[in-house]
Amino acid sequence: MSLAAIILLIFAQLAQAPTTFDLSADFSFRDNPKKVWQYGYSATNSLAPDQFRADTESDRVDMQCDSTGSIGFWHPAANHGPGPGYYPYVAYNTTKQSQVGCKGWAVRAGEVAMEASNSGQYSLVRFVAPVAGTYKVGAQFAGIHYGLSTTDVHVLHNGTPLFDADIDGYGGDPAFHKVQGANPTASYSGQLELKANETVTFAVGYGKNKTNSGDTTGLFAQVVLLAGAPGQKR
Ligand SMILES: [Ca+2]
Repeated sequence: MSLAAIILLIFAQLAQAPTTFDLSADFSFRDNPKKVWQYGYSATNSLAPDQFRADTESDRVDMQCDSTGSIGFWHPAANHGPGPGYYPYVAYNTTKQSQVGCKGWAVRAGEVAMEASNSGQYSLVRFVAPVAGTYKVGAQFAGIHYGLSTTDVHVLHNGTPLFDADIDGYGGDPAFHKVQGANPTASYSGQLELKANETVTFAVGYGKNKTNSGDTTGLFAQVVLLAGAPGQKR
């Protein structure tokens, strides 16, 4: 085989290789959206796609919850502690160890921590498909509040539900609190066809008790582009 043929073969294989988008590995407090990820919330207590709003304010030093900068937050509006514009939030542990947030919850290395607002607005993370293709979607939700999280968690393709579950309990790092409750974790794995710019949304609501008190819920999410649609540039 000629060198040119070998190079062509390598390029052909690279073009077929799955592309992984990992919420944790890609996370940013500087950019929203960051690559394929958007951090945000719903304007109302509806998961309709037109209710999505992007967070505009990030905070690496939350004086109320974590003054060390190990956990950062995205908020709807500028805020250093609970009050207008604080909830819903999307937080992230930037370190390689579990960290305690607000003295009431533990977030694992690279884990995203989400909490709805007390009026039922969802905390949302959205994946926006960069190209059309076949994608594998994985999500692992866990109650991570010591007060035992009571939330509803969802994965949606545009406005269509792919997965709905209730979190009731603590399912995070057992070094901080024992795993406890009726449903401390919930996981989704599925495969779907996405057109370019279609969305997969990961949502955390305030649960059946309709309060966000003690509701912090962890999320790990991965989206893998298995194969692009014919004729799609990769
Ligand atoms: Ca709740």
